[in-house]
Amino acid sequence: MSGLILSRRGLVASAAAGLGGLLAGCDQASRSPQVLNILQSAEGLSYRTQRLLQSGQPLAREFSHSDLSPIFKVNGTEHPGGDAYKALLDTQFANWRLAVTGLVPRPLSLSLAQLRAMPGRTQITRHDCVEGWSAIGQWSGVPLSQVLRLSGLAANARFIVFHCADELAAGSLYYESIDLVDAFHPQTILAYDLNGAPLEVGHGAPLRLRVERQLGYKQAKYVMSIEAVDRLDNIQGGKGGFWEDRGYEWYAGI
Ligand SMILES: Nc1nc2c(c(=O)[nH]1)N[C@H]1C(S)=C(S)[C@@H](COP(=O)(O)O)O[C@H]1N2
Ligand SMILES: [Mo]
Repeated sequence: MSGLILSRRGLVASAAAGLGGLLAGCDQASRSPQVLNILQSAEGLSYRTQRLLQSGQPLAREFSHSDLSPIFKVNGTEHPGGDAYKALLDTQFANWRLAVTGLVPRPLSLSLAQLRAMPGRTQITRHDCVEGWSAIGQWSGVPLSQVLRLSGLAANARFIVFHCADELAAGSLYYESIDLVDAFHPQTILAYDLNGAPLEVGHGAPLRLRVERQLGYKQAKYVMSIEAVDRLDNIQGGKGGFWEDRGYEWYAGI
């Protein structure tokens, strides 16, 4: 995995180049003391986080096109309610932004076009729901690690929380969380396509998490913001996720 170290600056540079206004004029900007500082501080990732990047976690099994399920069931929320989501959907998410907040040195607000311009990853994997069904689908998206390299992470960040647009129970927005090992796992992506087409509303449009070594309820749909935190006990029910607050395991390993 040493290639990761060698290519880290290149990855950040190419990601930033696709981000237009965020780090405009890459060549010139890269000579400014501020940007040099960011690059030289390894994009704000701590030693601990950089070691995680290289920790060689096992991959979930990947499948081939002939294994794709003819139908990928929709489960949980099928269509978020409320005017805010409807307004975003009406303009095909042109005004949607992914907020990256919390314990990050550089908070971000990323459009779908900016996310699609970043280096992406496509994987064919099996989704397993605790309710006893599974489906194989092809997911394309941006590795969460790419986004976190851009935002950086404070040294005390321990978890990434995904805040969703849908209220699955009255007053409770769906949310999920993972630790940094899963956040930097190469198959952990913020997916915008399923089977080569933009996510349909049922599957979490415009963006959903794929964290392939865990069960279905960890695969947060309708992700609106991601937040780096040092603890989970002060968020909603305190157990790190909508279903976790209702008794499910936080680490839902398959
Ligand atoms: N925001 C949100 N994410 C969610 C859910 C949900 O209801 N809301 N359901 C979860 C469960 S239990 C499963 S099995 C999968 C279903 O994803 P799918 O509808 O794309 O099959 O999404 C997960 N992520
Ligand atoms: Mo599920």
